[in-house]
Amino acid sequence: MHFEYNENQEMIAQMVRDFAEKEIRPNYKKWDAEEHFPLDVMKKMGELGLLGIFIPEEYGGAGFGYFEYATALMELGKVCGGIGLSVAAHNSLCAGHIYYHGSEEQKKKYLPKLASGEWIGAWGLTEANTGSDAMRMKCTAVKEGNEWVINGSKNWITHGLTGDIAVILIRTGDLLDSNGITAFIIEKGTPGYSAVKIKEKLGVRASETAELIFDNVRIPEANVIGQVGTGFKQAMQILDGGRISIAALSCGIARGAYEASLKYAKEREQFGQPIANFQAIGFKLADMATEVKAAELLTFQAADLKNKKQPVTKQGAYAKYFASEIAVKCGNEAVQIMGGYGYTKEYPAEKFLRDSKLMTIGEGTSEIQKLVISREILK
Ligand code: COS
Repeated sequence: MHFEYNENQEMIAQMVRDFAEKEIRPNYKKWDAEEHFPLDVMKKMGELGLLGIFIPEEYGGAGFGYFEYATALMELGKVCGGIGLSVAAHNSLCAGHIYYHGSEEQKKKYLPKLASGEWIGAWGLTEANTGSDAMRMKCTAVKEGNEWVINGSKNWITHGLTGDIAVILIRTGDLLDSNGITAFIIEKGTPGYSAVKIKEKLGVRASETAELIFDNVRIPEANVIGQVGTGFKQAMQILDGGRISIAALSCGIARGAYEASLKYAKEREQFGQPIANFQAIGFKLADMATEVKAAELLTFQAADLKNKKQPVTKQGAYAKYFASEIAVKCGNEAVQIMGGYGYTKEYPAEKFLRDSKLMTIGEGTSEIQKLVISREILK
């Protein structure tokens, strides 16, 4: 076990910090206000290797592991949760699904484009009426000759509109059959495939979210990922890893809120002295510092298991559950410490709070994490 950053993590942390200060911090308020997804910034992150962090170099990726991936997301979360969410969804859901479950041909065809940022990736499991209960999905694919014909819709899909490809999970068998769902790759521009942007989100507003619509969309057999009927289990494994990325992003948001609070508490004077001198504030800062550290340790423990190719279902859920709840708590405390200023957009606290809330919902709610953990410990 080691608790210090390795050399690669130091390098990634510094690189992402520099990039975020130059490209993200000056603009994040505007993107947040306008719900603008900055595609040009995504492309630049592709050039830096941030869109294929754990994809091996032979497929055009940076060839790092989950320590480096988590570190990058932590740094992004400190500045903008929306941009962090886009990087997480692109890497661990779309590119990750093709890397872990795709054929050699699919990996060679899609991963270099995704890793370089030439193409942006989306991933679709959720539907309007099937979120936590993913198994009950209604969207269907029916085989006709050498093609699959897809009908239905997917909801809450990151990069649904801008994404050049999406990995989608579709019913190919009976309702509630865990072997009745298949993963497909669908390319933008396929006839019958369209998307509608979802607006007016509470937070992560720089990350694009959309509804995908499939109206008799025809997909070649070559775009099936793995065996027909194995999609649900593939998706569960992808979410196991994806939850580490949401945990990492949550740690970043929580640390960002903590650091902003610390700075404010040292500068803001009341009753003739900095408010950091009062125990009421000092104890809040102590709780935040302790809990952020604990969340980071849980996240790196899950990342370590992922690097070792060991099961991460339980540790990923531990990390995601704890870190996301801590992010909300730290966002909330940051607003409280900053008082009236924290309640305005002039200070970053309210955005940390708004961005953090999605962390307890996306890639499985906190309640789903508790369900996963309880099932694992009761096995
Ligand atoms: N890895 C591999 N396989 C898994 C798995 C995992 N982590 N979790 C479940 N499976 C397998 C089970 O072993 C089972 O296989 P068999 O039918 O062969 O026995 C199958 O998948 C079905 O599992 P289960 O019966 O547990 O399915 P449920 O419908 O009860 O659902 C939960 C389980 C609730 C955990 C799942 O639906 C889930 O994670 N929901 C949340 C989805 C989510 O996070 N959505 C947000 C996406 S936003 S990007």
